Amino acid sequence: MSSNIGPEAQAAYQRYLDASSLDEKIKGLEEFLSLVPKHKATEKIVALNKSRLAKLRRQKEEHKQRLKSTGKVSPFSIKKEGLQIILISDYHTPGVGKTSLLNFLTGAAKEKIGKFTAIPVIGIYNYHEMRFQIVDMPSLMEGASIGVGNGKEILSQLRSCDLICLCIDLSRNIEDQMELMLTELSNSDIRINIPAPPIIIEKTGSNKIQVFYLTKEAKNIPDLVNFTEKIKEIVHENGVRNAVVKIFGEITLEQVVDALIPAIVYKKALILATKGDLPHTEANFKLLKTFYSDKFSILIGTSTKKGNFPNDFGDIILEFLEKIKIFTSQSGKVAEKPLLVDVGAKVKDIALKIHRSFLENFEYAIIIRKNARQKRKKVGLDYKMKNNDIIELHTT
Ligand SMILES: Nc1nc2c(ncn2[C@@H]2O[C@H](COP(=O)(O)OP(=O)(O)O)[C@@H](O)[C@H]2O)c(=O)[nH]1
Ligand SMILES: [Mg+2]
Repeated sequence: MSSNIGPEAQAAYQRYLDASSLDEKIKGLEEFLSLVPKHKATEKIVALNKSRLAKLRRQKEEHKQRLKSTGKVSPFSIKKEGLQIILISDYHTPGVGKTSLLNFLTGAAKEKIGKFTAIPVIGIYNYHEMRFQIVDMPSLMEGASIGVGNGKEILSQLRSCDLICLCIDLSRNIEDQMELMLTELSNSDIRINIPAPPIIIEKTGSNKIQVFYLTKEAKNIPDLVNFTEKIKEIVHENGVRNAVVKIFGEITLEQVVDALIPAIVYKKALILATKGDLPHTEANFKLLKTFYSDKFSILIGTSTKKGNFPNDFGDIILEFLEKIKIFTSQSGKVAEKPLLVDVGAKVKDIALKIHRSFLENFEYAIIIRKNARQKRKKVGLDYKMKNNDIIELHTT
């Protein structure tokens, strides 16, 4: 190992090599990674060992899951209904105000305000003709990502939700609350407010690892030859021998490592700051903005006690999640509730969302668009939808 590493880190690495159990191996690598100096000369070794560590942690998790898979339905697993929004906070007495928010938005769980809730509580937030499922999760304790206070169950639910709301009590230290949640999320392979890395790794039968840079931005990566070699080593190190690696944009080695970990999910999150009616909370709200608005483009100050809350919250959510509303129409009757689809969705996406058979037997669609020059338009599968469009699907 290179002399850039330092004796303590080398010793930790040796412990990792010598370890006979999974736990010891993980511990050795964790220590190594915390001790190794992070700079250009160690970049590759850090990335490689992070990917090793991730792999070991995965093995451990799989092992644990196998041990406890008894077939019971956990009270933490929630059936998703439409867009799912999960409220989380750190653990503290008195609470941050999650249940108060749930109650304010949905009317549910009034009796649970001010009480410790050990399992999730659910409500429906009606906004115009839409329904959002709001889930009030038990608070996260330090170490949640390794299972403290049902942390695993709580955090694993976040993996399938549409939006995470970090609830922050403005009458307490901001940084403590934020750092606890961000650490536990990160340790659970949940990445917040960053797009998935612009990379696809396809396994092939070619018996080699090939790397292609497919956009101008991707080709801009400095020292491409060297970077390519490092990518190949990281991919190889993960047990992949035959692959085509396609890169679509600027990317770091860390992101390459992330792309090899299927457990990683990318989630959008916003901050709901609570108790804005209490004294001195204005200064904390300012601090929150100063430190976290880079990562969180949406930061909302609230007070359920005073009824302060944005009354267009539903639209804020849709815009942030880049969703639009589409109304289906059948025999001249327009559905009351819209479908929520991604910005840029085409007629074929709508057809598929309703039922496969609409796509398979598709003949044409009629789009009814208010304020358009042509109010009713006959279109094909590749036609791009706009917010509030009405669509009539015609099949053969
Ligand atoms: N002053 C003030 N207190 C609040 C507000 N929201 C919640 N609380 C109080 O904070 C405590 C905890 O609220 P709760 O909703 O149960 O928090 P949870 O533990 O995060 O679910 C309760 O005593 C609430 O009355 C608020 O906007 N302003
Ligand atoms: Mg509560």
